[in-house]
Amino acid sequence: MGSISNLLVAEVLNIGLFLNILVSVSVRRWVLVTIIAVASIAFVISCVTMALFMTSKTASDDKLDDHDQRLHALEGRYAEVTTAEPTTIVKIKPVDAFQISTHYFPSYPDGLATHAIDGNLEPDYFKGSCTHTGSESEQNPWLAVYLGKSYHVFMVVVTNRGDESWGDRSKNLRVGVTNVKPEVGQNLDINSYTLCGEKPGLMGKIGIVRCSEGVAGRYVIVQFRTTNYMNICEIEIYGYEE
Ligand SMILES: [Ca+2]
Repeated sequence: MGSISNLLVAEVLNIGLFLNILVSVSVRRWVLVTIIAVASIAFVISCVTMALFMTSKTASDDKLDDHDQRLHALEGRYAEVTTAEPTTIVKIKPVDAFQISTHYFPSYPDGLATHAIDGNLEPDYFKGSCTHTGSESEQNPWLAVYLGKSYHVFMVVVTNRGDESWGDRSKNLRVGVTNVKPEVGQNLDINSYTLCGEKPGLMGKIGIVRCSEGVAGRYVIVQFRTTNYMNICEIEIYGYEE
């Protein structure tokens, strides 16, 4: 009996040990599974958060970079631009240009008004990308750029003729906007359009004029308050659609 009792006791102890081990393993497994699950969820949340952060940062950085680069380019090319402006401002592609009169030369490039909007900043007249009015006796010569539709004009940059000293003809720059088409041959009244600004004296290599907020129209007028030939090698216009 004693041996049977001992066997039963031993068996009970073995079963208890087995159950204890089983429970212990089970508990450890659940703990392990729980830890892995929590860690996985935390990892996924971290990845999603990081991805959202990176996406936001990249988009923001791209916008800032683009904005800063454009401003930097404007500041480098157009020194008077110092303040940030809405990103909607674009360089307007003009449709046409015409002027008070045009000089046609037998052996030089003609002084077509469209040379002011051909996208070429070349300041040497003889390279064929500048304008030339027809008479040095014309008072307040002008050139009009047709934008095709009405734009809010933000800034106008006029590139002067640069060969020899012919750029000295360009003085007392006036830039304005209007919806009334000037006629070729017309002596344009300097007060017949909405003035954006002036640059008194010699224009120098470039003339930069900013328009007030809200100034809009289909035509940009560039005029010199002087009596002389008018030579312009490029007119760049920045703004946004009305
Ligand atoms: Ca040009």
